[in-house]
Amino acid sequence: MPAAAAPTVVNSTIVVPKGTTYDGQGKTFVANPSTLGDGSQAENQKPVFRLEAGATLKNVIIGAPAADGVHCYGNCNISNVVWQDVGEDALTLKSSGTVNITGGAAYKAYDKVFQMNASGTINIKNFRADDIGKLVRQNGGTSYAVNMTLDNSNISNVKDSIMRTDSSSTQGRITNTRYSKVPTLFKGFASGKTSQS
Ligand code: DGU
Ligand code: CA
Ligand code: CA
Ligand code: CA
Repeated sequence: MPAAAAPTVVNSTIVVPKGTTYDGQGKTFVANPSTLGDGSQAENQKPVFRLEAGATLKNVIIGAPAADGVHCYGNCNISNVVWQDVGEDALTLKSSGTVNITGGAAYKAYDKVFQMNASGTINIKNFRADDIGKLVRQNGGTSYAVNMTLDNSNISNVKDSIMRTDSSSTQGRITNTRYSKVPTLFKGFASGKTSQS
Protein backbone atom coordinates (compact mmCIF):
# COMPACT_ATOMS: atom_id res chain seq x y z
CA MET A 1 0.00 0.00 0.00
CA PRO A 2 1.45 3.43 -0.87
CA ALA A 3 2.17 5.74 2.07
CA ALA A 4 -0.57 8.29 2.72
CA ALA A 5 0.22 11.70 1.24
CA ALA A 6 1.49 14.23 3.80
CA PRO A 7 -1.12 16.85 4.69
CA THR A 8 -0.91 20.27 3.09
CA VAL A 9 0.03 22.82 5.76
CA VAL A 10 -1.98 26.01 5.26
CA ASN A 11 0.06 29.07 6.30
CA SER A 12 -2.47 31.68 5.30
CA THR A 13 -6.21 31.27 4.78
CA ILE A 14 -7.20 29.81 1.41
CA VAL A 15 -9.76 32.19 -0.12
CA VAL A 16 -12.41 30.73 -2.43
CA PRO A 17 -13.64 33.66 -4.54
CA LYS A 18 -17.25 34.56 -5.12
CA GLY A 19 -19.17 31.95 -7.11
CA THR A 20 -16.22 29.59 -7.64
CA THR A 21 -15.53 25.99 -6.56
CA TYR A 22 -12.49 24.70 -4.71
CA ASP A 23 -12.12 20.93 -5.15
CA GLY A 24 -9.60 19.48 -2.68
CA GLN A 25 -9.66 16.10 -4.49
CA GLY A 26 -9.63 14.26 -1.18
CA LYS A 27 -6.45 15.85 0.12
CA THR A 28 -5.90 16.64 3.80
CA PHE A 29 -5.29 20.23 4.93
CA VAL A 30 -4.05 21.34 8.35
CA ALA A 31 -3.54 24.80 9.83
CA ASN A 32 -0.12 26.16 10.59
CA PRO A 33 -0.67 26.70 14.33
CA SER A 34 1.59 29.73 14.49
CA THR A 35 -0.20 31.66 11.74
CA LEU A 36 -3.84 30.45 11.79
CA GLY A 37 -4.34 28.92 15.22
CA ASP A 38 -3.79 25.77 17.21
CA GLY A 39 -7.38 24.48 17.13
CA SER A 40 -7.87 24.98 20.88
CA GLN A 41 -10.91 26.76 22.35
CA ALA A 42 -9.14 30.15 22.08
CA GLU A 43 -11.28 32.66 20.12
CA ASN A 44 -10.07 34.75 17.16
CA GLN A 45 -8.24 31.98 15.34
CA LYS A 46 -8.24 32.27 11.57
CA PRO A 47 -10.05 29.93 9.19
CA VAL A 48 -8.32 27.39 6.97
CA PHE A 49 -10.79 28.27 4.18
CA ARG A 50 -12.71 31.49 3.60
CA LEU A 51 -15.64 31.21 1.17
CA GLU A 52 -16.99 34.33 -0.44
CA ALA A 53 -20.64 34.56 -1.49
CA GLY A 54 -21.80 31.64 -3.63
CA ALA A 55 -18.56 29.65 -3.28
CA THR A 56 -18.36 25.86 -3.03
CA LEU A 57 -15.85 23.76 -1.08
CA LYS A 58 -15.73 20.07 -1.86
CA ASN A 59 -13.74 16.85 -1.33
CA VAL A 60 -11.60 18.25 1.46
CA ILE A 61 -10.33 16.65 4.65
CA ILE A 62 -9.42 19.09 7.41
CA GLY A 63 -7.00 17.47 9.85
CA ALA A 64 -5.57 18.74 13.15
CA PRO A 65 -4.99 21.49 13.94
CA ALA A 66 -8.08 22.90 12.24
CA ALA A 67 -7.90 26.43 13.73
CA ASP A 68 -11.30 28.14 13.07
CA GLY A 69 -12.24 25.80 10.22
CA VAL A 70 -14.29 27.35 7.41
CA HIS A 71 -15.82 30.84 7.27
CA CYS A 72 -18.71 31.59 4.89
CA TYR A 73 -19.51 35.15 3.81
CA GLY A 74 -23.01 34.68 2.42
CA ASN A 75 -24.30 31.58 0.62
CA CYS A 76 -21.94 28.62 0.54
CA ASN A 77 -22.01 24.98 -0.46
CA ILE A 78 -19.97 22.43 1.46
CA SER A 79 -19.87 19.02 -0.11
CA ASN A 80 -18.01 15.97 1.19
CA VAL A 81 -15.88 17.91 3.67
CA VAL A 82 -14.59 15.97 6.70
CA TRP A 83 -13.31 17.63 9.86
CA GLN A 84 -11.23 14.92 11.53
CA ASP A 85 -10.74 16.96 14.69
CA VAL A 86 -12.75 20.19 14.83
CA GLY A 87 -10.77 23.15 16.14
CA GLU A 88 -12.39 26.12 17.93
CA ASP A 89 -15.41 25.35 15.75
CA ALA A 90 -15.86 23.80 12.29
CA LEU A 91 -17.69 26.41 10.19
CA THR A 92 -19.06 29.89 10.83
CA LEU A 93 -21.65 31.86 8.86
CA LYS A 94 -20.16 35.36 9.03
CA SER A 95 -22.73 37.23 6.93
CA SER A 96 -26.30 36.35 6.05
CA GLY A 97 -26.94 33.54 3.62
CA THR A 98 -27.72 29.89 3.16
CA VAL A 99 -25.19 27.21 4.07
CA ASN A 100 -25.77 23.83 2.42
CA ILE A 101 -23.74 20.99 3.91
CA THR A 102 -24.03 17.75 1.97
CA GLY A 103 -22.14 14.60 2.95
CA GLY A 104 -18.99 14.68 5.02
CA ALA A 105 -18.49 14.49 8.77
CA ALA A 106 -17.22 16.24 11.88
CA TYR A 107 -15.43 14.58 14.78
CA LYS A 108 -14.05 15.72 18.14
CA ALA A 109 -15.65 19.13 18.57
CA TYR A 110 -15.08 20.12 22.17
CA ASP A 111 -17.95 22.65 21.85
CA LYS A 112 -19.60 23.71 18.58
CA VAL A 113 -19.53 22.35 15.04
CA PHE A 114 -21.57 24.87 12.99
CA GLN A 115 -21.70 28.43 14.34
CA MET A 116 -24.36 30.83 12.99
CA ASN A 117 -23.17 34.40 13.52
CA ALA A 118 -25.64 35.89 11.01
CA SER A 119 -29.24 35.30 9.99
CA GLY A 120 -30.00 32.74 7.33
CA THR A 121 -30.40 29.03 6.79
CA ILE A 122 -28.27 25.97 7.39
CA ASN A 123 -29.26 22.73 5.68
CA ILE A 124 -27.27 19.67 6.76
CA LYS A 125 -27.84 16.46 4.89
CA ASN A 126 -26.18 13.01 4.71
CA PHE A 127 -23.81 14.04 7.49
CA ARG A 128 -22.03 12.15 10.27
CA ALA A 129 -20.99 13.75 13.57
CA ASP A 130 -19.43 12.07 16.59
CA ASP A 131 -17.98 13.34 19.86
CA ILE A 132 -19.28 16.91 19.72
CA GLY A 133 -20.72 19.54 22.08
CA LYS A 134 -23.43 20.93 19.77
CA LEU A 135 -24.03 20.45 16.07
CA VAL A 136 -25.49 23.90 15.31
CA ARG A 137 -25.28 26.95 17.56
CA GLN A 138 -26.75 30.36 16.83
CA ASN A 139 -24.44 32.97 18.35
CA GLY A 140 -25.38 33.29 22.02
CA GLY A 141 -27.70 36.16 22.94
CA THR A 142 -28.75 37.03 19.37
CA SER A 143 -32.35 37.33 18.25
CA TYR A 144 -32.21 37.19 14.45
CA ALA A 145 -33.88 34.25 12.70
CA VAL A 146 -32.02 31.14 11.63
CA ASN A 147 -33.63 28.21 9.86
CA MET A 148 -31.80 24.98 10.77
CA THR A 149 -32.49 21.64 9.09
CA LEU A 150 -30.85 18.24 9.52
CA ASP A 151 -31.77 15.30 7.32
CA ASN A 152 -30.66 11.71 6.82
CA SER A 153 -27.71 11.96 9.18
CA ASN A 154 -26.04 9.98 11.96
CA ILE A 155 -25.18 11.82 15.16
CA SER A 156 -23.52 10.31 18.23
CA ASN A 157 -21.86 11.17 21.52
CA VAL A 158 -23.20 14.69 21.94
CA LYS A 159 -22.55 16.57 25.19
CA ASP A 160 -25.20 19.33 24.90
CA SER A 161 -27.73 19.29 22.05
CA ILE A 162 -28.04 19.06 18.29
CA MET A 163 -29.45 22.56 17.70
CA ARG A 164 -29.24 25.46 20.10
CA THR A 165 -30.47 29.04 19.93
CA ASP A 166 -31.46 31.92 22.19
CA SER A 167 -33.76 33.39 19.50
CA SER A 168 -37.53 32.97 19.66
CA SER A 169 -37.77 33.37 15.88
CA THR A 170 -35.34 30.59 14.98
CA GLN A 171 -36.68 27.26 13.80
CA GLY A 172 -35.24 23.75 13.78
CA ARG A 173 -36.30 20.65 11.89
CA ILE A 174 -34.78 17.16 12.07
CA THR A 175 -35.82 14.37 9.73
CA ASN A 176 -34.76 10.77 9.14
CA THR A 177 -31.78 10.95 11.47
CA ARG A 178 -30.23 8.32 13.76
CA TYR A 179 -28.86 9.21 17.18
CA SER A 180 -26.78 7.55 19.82
CA LYS A 181 -26.03 9.24 23.15
CA VAL A 182 -27.72 12.54 22.31
CA PRO A 183 -29.15 14.08 25.51
CA THR A 184 -31.28 16.81 23.86
CA LEU A 185 -32.25 17.50 20.26
CA PHE A 186 -33.28 21.18 20.57
CA LYS A 187 -32.31 23.74 23.22
CA GLY A 188 -33.64 27.30 23.61
CA PHE A 189 -36.30 27.22 20.85
CA ALA A 190 -39.73 28.79 21.29
CA SER A 191 -42.65 26.40 21.37
CA GLY A 192 -43.86 25.37 17.94
CA LYS A 193 -40.51 26.21 16.35
CA THR A 194 -39.15 22.67 16.25
CA SER A 195 -40.13 19.49 14.51
CA GLN A 196 -38.76 16.01 14.33
CA SER A 197 -39.83 13.02 12.25
O1 DGU B 1 -19.99 35.78 22.61
O2 DGU B 1 -18.71 36.27 20.24
O3 DGU B 1 -18.14 31.46 19.52
O4 DGU B 1 -17.73 32.71 16.31
C1 DGU B 1 -18.87 35.35 22.41
C2 DGU B 1 -18.29 35.24 21.08
C3 DGU B 1 -18.65 33.91 20.46
C4 DGU B 1 -18.07 33.75 19.11
C5 DGU B 1 -18.33 32.41 18.55
C6 DGU B 1 -17.46 32.15 17.36
O5 DGU B 1 -20.01 33.73 20.45
O6 DGU B 1 -16.71 33.99 19.16
O7 DGU B 1 -16.52 31.37 17.49
CA1 CA C 1 -16.23 30.34 19.56
CA1 CA D 1 -11.22 19.04 18.59
CA1 CA E 1 -15.00 30.29 16.08
